[in-house]
Amino acid sequence: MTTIKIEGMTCQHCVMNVTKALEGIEGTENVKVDLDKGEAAYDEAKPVDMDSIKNAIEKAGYHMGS
Ligand SMILES: [Cu+2]
Repeated sequence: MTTIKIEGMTCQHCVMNVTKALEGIEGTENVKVDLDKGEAAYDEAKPVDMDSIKNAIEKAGYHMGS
């Protein structure tokens, strides 16, 4: 499981947006987004490029933290 920080989420709608963005990337599995922690976690069914993750998050209107 990979965990990343996500900035800018304020409600369950944001959680849905981020979840969909991550699920839309080829190779991600079991995507879970935690609003309180500002984190998202996922498994990799096959290797996922971190740039793809970052792009998808930003396209959805959020930022990936470090
Ligand atoms: Cu929201």
